[in-house]
Amino acid sequence: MTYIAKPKLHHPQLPANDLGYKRRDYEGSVSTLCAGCGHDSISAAVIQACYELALPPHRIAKLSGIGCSSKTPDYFLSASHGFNTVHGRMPSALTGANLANRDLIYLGVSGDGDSASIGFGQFAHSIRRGVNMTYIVENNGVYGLTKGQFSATSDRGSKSKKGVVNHDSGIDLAAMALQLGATFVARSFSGDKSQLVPLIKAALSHKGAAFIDVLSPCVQFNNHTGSTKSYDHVREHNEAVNRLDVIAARKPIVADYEPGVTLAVKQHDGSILNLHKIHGGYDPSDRAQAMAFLNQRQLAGEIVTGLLFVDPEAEDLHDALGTVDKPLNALGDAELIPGAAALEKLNASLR
Ligand SMILES: Cc1ncc(C[n+]2csc(CCOP(=O)(O)OP(=O)(O)O)c2C)c(N)n1
Ligand code: SF4
Ligand SMILES: [Mg+2]
Repeated sequence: MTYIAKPKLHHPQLPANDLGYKRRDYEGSVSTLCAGCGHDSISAAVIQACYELALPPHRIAKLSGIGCSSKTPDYFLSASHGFNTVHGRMPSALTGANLANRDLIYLGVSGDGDSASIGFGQFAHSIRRGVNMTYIVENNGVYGLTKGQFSATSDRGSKSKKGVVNHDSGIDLAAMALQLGATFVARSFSGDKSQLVPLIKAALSHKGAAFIDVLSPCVQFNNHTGSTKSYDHVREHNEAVNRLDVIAARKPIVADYEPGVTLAVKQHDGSILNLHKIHGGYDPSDRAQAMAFLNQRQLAGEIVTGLLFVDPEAEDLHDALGTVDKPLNALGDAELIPGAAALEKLNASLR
């Protein structure tokens, strides 16, 4: 983490969003990551998305694990709640926080090591439980912080900086999220801001487990020839399934869209995703097709980016558990301590 704070002074003529906040109000400390690290571009996209959605910073809770990627919440949303957990444990800390206070907007930030290795089980269970969150993996195919060991998302046959060949199969986290029941699944590239910002906005507007796998080249350990997560490789093999923008219900936008088939997806909170499909027939509401398409393009050596799947009517963990609308941490003694008579009645029903 860094101790270098950004100057508080704002230019008075900087544009403000609907809440009167400027983009600077969504920033964090000065990044200490390597110059050119893809993770910094993702931080900039998070800042832009939250600014454009006019989210109140104090209503966001950002959680992460350990890694260069997991350091990034220090570099955005300094006015939000934050919790840097143990390596791979972000999902369970986020699940607990979400259960205690459903009124916050939860943003989980993780790395491929954090989520696909030590935290693989945590990732899986938070997704399958439908925790209402935006879960971003900043995927560089290495353990960046600990000097470039292969991670579980490194592709079989890719080479480390020292020339060692990876013989293990790589895990596709977007495919895993689809299989596990995530109700919003997308993939993007840190260097593609025009795709990434709308995807983050859409994920933040989605009710349920929203997962975004963001390929994010590590300029120190995974940007060499042979790496499938380098800038050059992704730019050459990127196949976008759709172009999209998010129209929040409270802020209608007229956007300049490219010609093509449009699919308007109404989300649970009323916001609309306007999808301009590059491939005729790609339908992001079809989970089975999304899984088949990912596999098919992967075999052809292509990286599919864009919104892969969304269920606009998704329910979340609170719906499944039937919790009260009021955040549990705001309940008083009267609601939390039902008394001896109620306890006796409950015990009797179990006898
Ligand atoms: C319990 C535990 N085991 C191992 C480590 C060492 N460690 C720190 S970060 C890291 C991997 C980070 O990789 P990733 O999540 O991909 O993040 P990146 O640095 O690549 O962004 C490891 C193994 C640790 N901090 N804690
Ligand atoms: S080591 Fe890699 S992942 Fe870590 S800050 Fe540097 S470029 Fe980014
Ligand atoms: Mg990594």
